[in-house]
Amino acid sequence: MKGLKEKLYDKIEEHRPRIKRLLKEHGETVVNEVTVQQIIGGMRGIKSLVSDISYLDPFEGIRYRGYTLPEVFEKLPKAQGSEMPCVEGLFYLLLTGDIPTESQCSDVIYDMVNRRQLPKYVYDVIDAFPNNSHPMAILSAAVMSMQRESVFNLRYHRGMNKQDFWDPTYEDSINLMSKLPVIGAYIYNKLYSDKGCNYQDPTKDFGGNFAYMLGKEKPYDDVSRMYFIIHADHEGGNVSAHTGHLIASSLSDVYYSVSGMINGLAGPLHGLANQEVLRWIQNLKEQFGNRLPTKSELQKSVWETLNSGQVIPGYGHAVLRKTDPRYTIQREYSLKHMPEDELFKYLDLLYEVVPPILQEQGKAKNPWPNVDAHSGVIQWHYGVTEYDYYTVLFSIGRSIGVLSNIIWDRALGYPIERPKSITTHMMEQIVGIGS
Ligand code: HAX
Repeated sequence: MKGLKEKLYDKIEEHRPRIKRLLKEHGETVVNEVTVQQIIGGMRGIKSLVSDISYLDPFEGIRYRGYTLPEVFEKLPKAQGSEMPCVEGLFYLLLTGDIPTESQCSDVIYDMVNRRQLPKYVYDVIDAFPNNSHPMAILSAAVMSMQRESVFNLRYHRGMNKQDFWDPTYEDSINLMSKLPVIGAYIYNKLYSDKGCNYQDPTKDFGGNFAYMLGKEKPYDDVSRMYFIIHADHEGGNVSAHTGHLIASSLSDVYYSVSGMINGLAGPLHGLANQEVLRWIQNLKEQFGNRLPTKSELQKSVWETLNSGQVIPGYGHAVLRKTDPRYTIQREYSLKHMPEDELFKYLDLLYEVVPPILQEQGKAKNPWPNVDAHSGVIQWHYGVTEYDYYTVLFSIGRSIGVLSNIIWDRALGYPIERPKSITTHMMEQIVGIGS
């Protein structure tokens, strides 16, 4: 049976002629036009990137390789004795488009276990950070410090055929992905915990080993698998995925790219929103003397947040126009495993209160909750109460999609990215303002 890399090679060979044909026969076909609003407004909705790893429909939500999230959770092989699938199986799916068998999934687990060992200097880099540093800054630096390990970089400088770029990129990607949970766990233990450990369990998969290193009992292993899977990809244009792709397009190796994507994810309008949600809910709780407020009390607080010029964290989205299915999956998990959780009850009340208020305010195009509205509450339930840390979990998950995209970018020879900017004066001339 072919391993993941051989299978990927076949898929790449099948796919290359499709891109060649599109370029050769339809290179001048117009896909969409661009408005002034889109140019000023963060390029919203302009179709100008290709990714076959995932696609985000505004009303349906994300599909990974054509599968909805419930389908992904149903079809991927499960970790032994667990409800949730193995992250390694997701990586197989994202790379090849095929659902792996149990044995194909086990092969990837075996390969990744053998690549988990962190070089000693990475621990030193992490240890050198003061304890009041943000964990995302530490994570980004730890990844960056490993750039010297890049196989792509080494082989590029020795001289390599363009057609082969994907191969060392694949090696770098699996090496880095295997190490990210180890880095994440070490950061957690350094900053917050004396219960976790710095030893790994080679019998455990990606999510299981992460939970083990954090010192968490079942079902936290499943929570980790669920988190890493739902955060893995959200098509190509979001800040983290796009940053990873953009950096890699100059043939910077994946250590540069993933460190950059982590920096993009660390903004409160993107991945850091999960930390902001918890901060906001904790403030509300304090305000209400630790009791669940009434609906009208909560409505008043939501309006106060909006009227003070702040956003409601965890609500709204640049593409989605309905409740994020990643939110729904976490809600279903919570209904099953932690229905009586106090913060979950807060969340449910917010779900009732916030959308009508955002609709009444009339600014946000999407009044519904996104993935970040829910993720912190589950972490809190299982004792990960240090909300600064939540975006590290997001980063580990997001790296799976970003790296899959970069491997394919290299396989299909996508060029260095270089959109065109124009000046305000030029835009005024285009629309006929002034001389
Ligand atoms: N609360 C208050 N106002 C909001 C809002 C919210 N949750 N969401 C959007 N708006 C406002 C915008 O700030 C904007 O106001 P101005 O016209 O005054 O600038 C207006 O509504 C229109 O914005 P939009 O077109 O609906 O949304 P954008 O595409 O510009 O931005 C964001 C999308 C996700 C950044 C936005 O909805 C937001 O700030 N949400 C809160 C932060 C958040 O949850 N971020 C995580 C998003 C998911 C993600 O990427 N996870 O990583």
